[in-house]
Amino acid sequence: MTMNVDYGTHDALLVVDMQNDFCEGGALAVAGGAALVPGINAEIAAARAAGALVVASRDWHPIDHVSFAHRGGPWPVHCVQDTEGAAFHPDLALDADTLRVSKATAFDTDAYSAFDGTGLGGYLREQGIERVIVCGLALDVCVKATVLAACEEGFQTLLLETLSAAVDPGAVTECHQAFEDAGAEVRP
Ligand code: VGL
Ligand code: ZN
Repeated sequence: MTMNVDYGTHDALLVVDMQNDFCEGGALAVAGGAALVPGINAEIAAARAAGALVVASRDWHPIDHVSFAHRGGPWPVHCVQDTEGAAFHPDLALDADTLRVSKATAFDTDAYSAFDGTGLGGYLREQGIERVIVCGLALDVCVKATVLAACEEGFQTLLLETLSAAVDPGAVTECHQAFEDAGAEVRP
């Protein structure tokens, strides 16, 4: 089953941070993370079949990243470059044509949005992309920041909320307000 998005060649499906550390058993596990994989794979297949671009972002921190607790940051050590925890979920159906975007790679800055410091916005515009369809983890952190940034970058933005999950489910109401204020469409 797919979300019935009418994908076309001016669309990019942006799969946010579907990495082992954000799934059950990972260092910063999001409840329900791994269960999203089959649905996201169906979207990837539908997007690909319609000639849409598929992009997968990943949180990709150096050892001793500023966001880690032992450096005074808010998070446990997670998504350290080249570790198993930072790898994409093994069942995620990425292929050779999927664009991989690594973010938050500098020691001294964190980046939640897939557009932050990656050049992704300019690249998508160059490719003629007009709409960005977002899913993945975590709804209240990197998905939220990515949706808001996509709106700010001038893309029509659609969030597939059933293909996302929050670190803090208590933060979801506030996320909805932010999405609405930014002009993003949320498909429940
Ligand atoms: C994320 C916490 C810390 C995310 C990344 O991808 O949502 N959350 N770093
Ligand atoms: Zn991180």
